[in-house]
Amino acid sequence: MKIAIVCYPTFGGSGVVATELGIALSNRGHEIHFVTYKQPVRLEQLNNNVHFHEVHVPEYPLFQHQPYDLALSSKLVDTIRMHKIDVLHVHYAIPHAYAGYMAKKMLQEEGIFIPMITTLHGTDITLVGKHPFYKPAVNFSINKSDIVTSVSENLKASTLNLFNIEKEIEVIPNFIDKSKYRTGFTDCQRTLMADENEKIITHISNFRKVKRIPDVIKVFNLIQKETPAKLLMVGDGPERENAENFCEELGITDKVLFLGNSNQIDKILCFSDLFLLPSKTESFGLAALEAMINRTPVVSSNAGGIPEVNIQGVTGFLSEVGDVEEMAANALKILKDESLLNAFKKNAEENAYRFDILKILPLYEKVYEKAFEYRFKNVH
Ligand code: GMT
Repeated sequence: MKIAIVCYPTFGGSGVVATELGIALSNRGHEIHFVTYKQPVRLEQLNNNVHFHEVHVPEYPLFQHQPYDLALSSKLVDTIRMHKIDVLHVHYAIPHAYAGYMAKKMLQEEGIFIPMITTLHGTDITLVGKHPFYKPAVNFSINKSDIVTSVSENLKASTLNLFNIEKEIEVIPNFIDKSKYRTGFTDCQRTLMADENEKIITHISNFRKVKRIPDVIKVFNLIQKETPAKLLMVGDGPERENAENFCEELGITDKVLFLGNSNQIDKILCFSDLFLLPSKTESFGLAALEAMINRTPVVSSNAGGIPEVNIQGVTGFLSEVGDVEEMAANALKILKDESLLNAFKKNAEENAYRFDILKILPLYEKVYEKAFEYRFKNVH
């Protein structure tokens, strides 16, 4: 099948999922066309089955804001027409579903029917999408999608609760490719990051407010008072500077490494003992799943879809948002008992297999087939 995928090309979870999905589909013989403003960060190699179409938005002095959705919908029209695309899959509703729908209507004028699948990822619903400035357009474009999927049961429930949705929402969880982990490299050099006796705690995110970065540092501060430890902060974003200042205030700068964005998080997670994810909300928590497949237990908040991934007392622990004392106590429970830590590491890895790509990919393929049938019925 020829599939056009629209996504954000950045380190955010939705872009990562879209890119990994496209690559996996291409390995199964599908022809994938990524349409976005920059080559997606996890898209390392283009080939016969993986194409990238860059959306350019020309600067014009009249515009205070350049109209990306307009440029995207035009690019979609051209790409779909030229490459005879069968199915359009947009990740993240804003503005992708909206632009996708416009492309669909323009193509319809030419007698081309393109079915559109919209995958909801979280902040497009729970944070940005529900804002009154966006809500009517988001509601409209979800209802106008041929098929809607969401990455967790919790996100499906939030969408139905916050919007006026007439469409069925199918839950297809995020995934990891277990064959990719700990096969590509053997140099898990723990000593590069910490002393022999120190435990390694990791946090990975885009450092936005929703991640509650100060809580990560507070939890770590309590941990390091009880046991020797290092904190690896991976990623970048608006809260990073405050976070670095906070570490200075607490006098723990020598114990916290801010590593910036990384494309090789498995090389960092391979020597991590614990992953912290105290987010205010999280539709799924792909970062937690990536930690788990790398044998890293998770101490997280009990928010959004996280409990669908992190299992209380099995793969880690979950606490109320902001309860840093309990998070630190739970972390210490595992970190100070080597055999418990090893049991949690094993559980984390085993539970991550629930989301192996081999289980999830066929669910997307089924959705594409269903969407493709709409094309013949020309139901919209
Ligand atoms: O977490 C972020 O800020 C990035 C965001 C995104 O849209 O890229 O991630 C969302 O989508 C991921 C992939 O489906 C989910 O795993 C994240 O939980 C979700 N983030 C939030 O809901 C805050």
